[in-house]
Amino acid sequence: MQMSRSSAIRVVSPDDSNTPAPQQRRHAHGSAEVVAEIGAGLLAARPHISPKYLYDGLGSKLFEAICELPEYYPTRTEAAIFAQHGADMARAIGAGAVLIDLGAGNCAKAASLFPLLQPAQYVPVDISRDFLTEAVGRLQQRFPEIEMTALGLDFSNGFALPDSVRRGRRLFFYPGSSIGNFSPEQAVSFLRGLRDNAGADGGLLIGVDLIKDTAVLDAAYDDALGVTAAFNLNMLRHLNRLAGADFDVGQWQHRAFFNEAGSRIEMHLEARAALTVRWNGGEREFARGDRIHTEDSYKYTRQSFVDLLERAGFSSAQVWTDPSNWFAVIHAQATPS
Ligand code: AVJ
Repeated sequence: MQMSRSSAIRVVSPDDSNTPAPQQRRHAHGSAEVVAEIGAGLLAARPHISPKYLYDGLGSKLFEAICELPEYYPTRTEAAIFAQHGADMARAIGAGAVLIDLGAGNCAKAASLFPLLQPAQYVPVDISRDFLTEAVGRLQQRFPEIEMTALGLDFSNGFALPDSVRRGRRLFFYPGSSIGNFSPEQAVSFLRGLRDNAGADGGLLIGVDLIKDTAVLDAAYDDALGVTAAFNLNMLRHLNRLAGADFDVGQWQHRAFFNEAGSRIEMHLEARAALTVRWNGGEREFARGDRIHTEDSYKYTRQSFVDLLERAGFSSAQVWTDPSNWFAVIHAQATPS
């Protein structure tokens, strides 16, 4: 029974289906392109590494732990907004949509909305295919009436949906303020790509973190237990495996602060002493206090994000927030062209 149901779930990968999923790949070396990307970032005038490298196996677990910290308000604030206003959102969206869940992970956020949204098809998208397949298998048993099509792909650089995704009214679901990792310009082009995939009657339901007191923001990214510090520093071990680098975690420290002019949290790793880092094909000296930029997390006002949505081709935005106005969930419709 269980077998026949899970085998009915389609798992689609854009490239070679023999490509190992990230879980199996975790301890292997990165491809030549990955090593080149990491090397170029380390050699740049302002050294930087993409935040995607925060998420190896341990990094994903540390992020889950961050979401439980008292200082990290986004996860629980967003959940409270869904609990409070979910019925309202469902009325705005309407039943029977094709729900495309970007960065679905364990699919829990979307699943909690199924009873209200009643989608016709559920399409979780995540870079980790194995993780998705497992989660969707369990979910299909709880919601046999919803067609489920898991997509194992990295959508951060844009994507085309395969034919297995129905042509019906498409709703992109992008919770958790993940959009904050893009600069506003990148966010506009990413969202415009969604709009083009959504079709004329498509829509977007997105979670956005709002500008607030700097002390609240700083604490959320530099918590008292040091979990976020561990999350940031763990990237160095991931880079050691991916690029054959020789980072000594003890020689680096976590830095996170709100850049008010840029309206973003910045995370960096700062050298505690003068040191040299070597990796496959390169090396660089760092002076004490030199930094590697590892993440941006952009914060918006309600209005600035609604403006950004307009530029990306979405209109009729409806905004739901918590009583403190710390976080927003926004539904918008594809602007007819
Ligand atoms: C997963 C990008 C939404 O920006 O708040 C949390 C990542 N980094 N703590 C965020 C993160 C440090 C998180 N996002």
